[in-house]
Amino acid sequence: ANEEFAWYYEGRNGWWAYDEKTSADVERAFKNGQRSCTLLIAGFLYVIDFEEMFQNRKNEPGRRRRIKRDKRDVESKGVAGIRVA
Ligand code: V3L
Repeated sequence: ANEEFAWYYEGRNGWWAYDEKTSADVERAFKNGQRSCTLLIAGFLYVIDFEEMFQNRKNEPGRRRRIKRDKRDVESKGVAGIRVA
């Protein structure tokens, strides 16, 4: 759980980190060489597309958000919607 890299999704004027478990699941799929993965996040299925680097809710209207893989210590708005002070 103490990897060098974490995963982030786009918010307004900044990036949110995925929650720890989701970030680990995304990292595992990425390292597996998958083109995409589908994960349950906050009660909804999301498709995470590694080719175009975005996420969006599966089978539902919603925002197409850019994602990135970056160092753990980069600036972010917080984790999964919880702001950092
Ligand atoms: N992890 C947690 N919540 C998510 C995720 C995710 N990977 N993806 C979407 N949501 P959509 P600002 C975000 C939430 O894309 O002020 C932030 O976490 C999403 O939450 O249409 O714009 C903040 O909580 C949104 O509430 O599926 O930067 C909030 O937006 C909801 O799912 C505001 O952030 C629908 O997003």
